Amino acid sequence: MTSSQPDAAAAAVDLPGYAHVHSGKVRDLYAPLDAAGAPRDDQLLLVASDRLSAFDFILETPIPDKGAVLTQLSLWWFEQLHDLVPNHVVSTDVPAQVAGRAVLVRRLEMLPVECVARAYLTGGGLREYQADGHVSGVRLPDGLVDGSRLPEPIFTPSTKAPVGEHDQPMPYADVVAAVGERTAQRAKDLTTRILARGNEIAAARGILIADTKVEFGIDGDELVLADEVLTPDSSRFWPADQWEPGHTQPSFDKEYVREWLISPASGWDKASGQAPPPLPDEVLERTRAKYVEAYERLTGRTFVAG
Ligand code: PZK
Repeated sequence: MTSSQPDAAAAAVDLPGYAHVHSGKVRDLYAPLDAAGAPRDDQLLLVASDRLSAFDFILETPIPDKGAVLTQLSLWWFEQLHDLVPNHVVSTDVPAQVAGRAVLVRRLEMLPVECVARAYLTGGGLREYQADGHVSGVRLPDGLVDGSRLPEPIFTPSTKAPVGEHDQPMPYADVVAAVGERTAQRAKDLTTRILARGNEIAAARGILIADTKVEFGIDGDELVLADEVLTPDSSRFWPADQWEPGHTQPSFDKEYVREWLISPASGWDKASGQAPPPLPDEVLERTRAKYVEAYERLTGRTFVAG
């Protein structure tokens, strides 16, 4: 964890009737309190903040409505995926302070695995491929470059690293060892199908989903889709009309932020280890507009700010 980062827990709000449980980079978890004031063990409140991460920093400038846009997008995807996989959503009836950006969910026994699927080659998957032609044990065709579409989505699980550290690729055999053969196979099958379904839907709306990370939990006998799903925070969204394999693709949501941060205008040196400066209003507004655009293009709905 970089010392200049705000303490994630400090960013969580005080919600009467809920106990703060945990904070990630951009989201916070609470447990509803029962009549006796004790945390319930069967539900959680998942709250998406407006925080944005870029170059592994949480920027000090929040993006207005980002948390609500991503929460509404996840809820929409859960509906689109309903026939493939059950999900953890219980209710969107949440405290007014977090209305629109929080969801009450079933508390599950989470799998100790980040379930990642890749439909296009980039990032860590590209680096593995360049080393020996395999990604997560899967042999890929020769001649693929940054941004190439894969013949079909592949499952490339990773370990869950503590906040501030990077997830590491996890061999499929380790997934089997951790959760058993049957659950590992089901998680792999569901993760790749979620990305395939996501891309079928998104392609028609001019967005490519290069890869995605999903989380599953177990409730009794059932594997349940948890967390957020197919959002720009959990996935790489690319504008389809600019897709051109052979170089790094522009990010649908963070392009303006990244471009400004690395431009002389920001006065920031990525290599310095210093926290990035606050975003100018124009960059902030354009970035907010990209999140809203992704939501509106994918869902066909108009985003209405709370
Ligand atoms: C759960 N996270 C990740 C998300 C954070 C951390 N339905 C569930 N049941 C039990 N646990 C979780 C979930 C979900 N979703 C998710 N950690 C635990 C996470 C948001 C903020 F700080």
